[in-house]
Amino acid sequence: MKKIVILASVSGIFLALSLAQAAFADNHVVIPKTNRDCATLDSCFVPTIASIKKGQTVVWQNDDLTIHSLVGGSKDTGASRFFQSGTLLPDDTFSYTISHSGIFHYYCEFHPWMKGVIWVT
Ligand SMILES: [Cu+2]
Repeated sequence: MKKIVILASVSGIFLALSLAQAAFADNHVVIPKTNRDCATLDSCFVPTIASIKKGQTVVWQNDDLTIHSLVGGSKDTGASRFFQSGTLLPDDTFSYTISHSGIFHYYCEFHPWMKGVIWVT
């Protein structure tokens, strides 16, 4: 009986940790080491779709070995440039606070196949 109680509390801790990680991951977007396949694999930005609440700040972190530049909008419909990171060197971060709800697309100016979405509720 004791074993069951211990197992239950351990899995409860893991659940709490994963929920905390999910909440953290959403407004923390990583640009991993990329290659052209990331567009096919939907992994140029992790997460590809980050969901946040109005007024929250999204932080992008360039974990890649090359430069990137984030621009609001989409390559297909044109850059709205509602935000613009400028050049992000490896290890650089960029943060942006979105104060209204909506679905905001962005992409990398240097690598337009890299696309992401911020979903603000
Ligand atoms: Cu890029």
